[in-house]
Amino acid sequence: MKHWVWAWVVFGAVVSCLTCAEAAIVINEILADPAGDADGDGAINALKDEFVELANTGAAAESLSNWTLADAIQVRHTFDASANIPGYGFLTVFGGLSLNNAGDSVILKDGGQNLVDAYTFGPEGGKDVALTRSPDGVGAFIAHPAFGNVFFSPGKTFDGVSYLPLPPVEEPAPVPDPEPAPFPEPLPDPDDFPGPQDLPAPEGGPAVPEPGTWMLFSLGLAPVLNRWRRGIIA
Ligand SMILES: [Ca+2]
Ligand SMILES: [Ca+2]
Ligand SMILES: [Ca+2]
Repeated sequence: MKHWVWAWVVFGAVVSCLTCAEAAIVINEILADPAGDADGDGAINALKDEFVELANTGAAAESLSNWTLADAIQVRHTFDASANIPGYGFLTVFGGLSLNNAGDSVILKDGGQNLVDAYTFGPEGGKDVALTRSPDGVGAFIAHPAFGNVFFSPGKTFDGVSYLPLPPVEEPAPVPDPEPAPFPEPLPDPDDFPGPQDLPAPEGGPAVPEPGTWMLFSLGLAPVLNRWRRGIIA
């Protein structure tokens, strides 16, 4: 492979890695048409209760220093140096976003003005409910489900949890059982060995005595037979 091809491969891998590193932050919820007190200041305001909620889908905290949020027209918010999202956490920007209820775009860029995430909505953004990813952090945008009597959830999942669900812990690969040690070959049965009684008599030689004869000698009858032969025993 030519050197310039390798150079493009390495360049592409570096760019891809950089993109992956910044893809942990996503636009998670948009409220363009507030019908409730989303920022909790005690009043419902069409501008101040608008919000964009960001979520960190990664485990590491992320600094948003100099990151920007824009609508379809211009940058509406620049994050200061202290802006930070903990791992699996949220950060919400209220007010000053000028989101059109009939349709608009939300564009998130990092401090180097690289695109991180963007979402464009239509008339569904003007129905008094927020638009939220489902599942939070990773899913497509849907109309925010009712949670209690509200249809928005700044700083929480749409069902009221302050952090994104943690990813499942990967089970370690099962360790295969070691091969069982082979059993030793069974010893042959002693009965299978030929005994003296099983051996054929050699050709022309004396016959092998029967086992009973050997037993008589072992019981001490041989001396008795000798005494009888010598006339000691009539
Ligand atoms: Ca609006
Ligand atoms: Ca409010
Ligand atoms: Ca939310």
